[in-house]
Amino acid sequence: FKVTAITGTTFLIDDVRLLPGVVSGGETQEVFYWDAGIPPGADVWVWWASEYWSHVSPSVNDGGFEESTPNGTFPDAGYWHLQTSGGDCTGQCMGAAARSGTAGLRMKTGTDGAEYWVAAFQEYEAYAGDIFRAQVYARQPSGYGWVSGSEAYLQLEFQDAWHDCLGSITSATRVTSSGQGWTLCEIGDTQAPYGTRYVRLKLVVRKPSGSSGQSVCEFDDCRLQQGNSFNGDFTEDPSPPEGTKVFRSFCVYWSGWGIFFTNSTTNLSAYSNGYVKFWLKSHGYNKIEVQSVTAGVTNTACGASYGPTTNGQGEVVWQHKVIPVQNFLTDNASLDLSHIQSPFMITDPTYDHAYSVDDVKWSMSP
Ligand SMILES: [Ca+2]
Ligand SMILES: [Ca+2]
Repeated sequence: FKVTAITGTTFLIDDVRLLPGVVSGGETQEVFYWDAGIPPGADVWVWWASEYWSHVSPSVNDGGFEESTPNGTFPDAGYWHLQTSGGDCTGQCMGAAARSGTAGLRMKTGTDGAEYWVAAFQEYEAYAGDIFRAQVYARQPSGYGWVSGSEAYLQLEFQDAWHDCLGSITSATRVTSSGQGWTLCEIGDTQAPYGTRYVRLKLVVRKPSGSSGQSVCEFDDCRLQQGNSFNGDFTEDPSPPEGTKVFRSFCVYWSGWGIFFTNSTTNLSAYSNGYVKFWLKSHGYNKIEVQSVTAGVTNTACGASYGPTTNGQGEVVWQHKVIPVQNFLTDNASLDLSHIQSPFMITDPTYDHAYSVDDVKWSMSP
């Protein structure tokens, strides 16, 4: 696309498009996913298991505090870290703080007015678009200090690569009064913002700044879970194969997505001796399918399956994948290339991790 003007000319341009079916660089091709999006009349559909991956649970990574020694010191199993306003703020793993099992966490602010908050936290890798949820039980143990106006709650904080906070969310339900019994503090599905590299799970006790006296709260049965997520505009891949955006998915048990023509089909019969080409970066296992719909009859065909895209050093890297269209016809001879509803479907059937795709096209060149 090129515009040339001469001096004194006024002109306006709008809505310039490169349509599918073009010959680009000598290559006859139709592009179905790239930075410019997907073809008009198509949409991305997704499918996934209704499951969550537990980074932390009562039995995983010391979410129940049973992996640490219940001796009145900070949890020593290595998962929890202490963050405080200083001084005498503490966290103690102990049997008396257990809601279930044999241990829980007792957190205390200092008595000095400046020592007004204390937090125990765990931290995990996270990226823009990842979906997390969390919960913990908290109570105020009768007979122990509680400054009026204090709160105990659960917090999720998203941080960038330098551990600067990008945003946080706290549980709506919290401990706010002396003697309050075990209270479920929850944060529902929350999406990590642009720039995220870490998600931090925090158990917080806070009294009004400057007020003297100690506030004590106990926590147990903590969970941090990650769900299936899809981000078709992920702009933070360090080496995108085409442009700046890639399609990133986080898979729990199984998930997939595809490009579907929503009210029609497209005719790709000219590519019967061509190729389906795309870039893949995957920690897990993926199969590639296409689908035709002819007079209400759906035919799905698998063209290839792949393992993790690792290089010789075991690193997960981008790999260019090329599948002969004939592979799909070998898998299912009833596939009708003249009525393709989905020219690309990718499913991770077995594993839990991220996979990314870019630059999906059908082409006459391998
Ligand atoms: Ca416990
Ligand atoms: Ca791209």
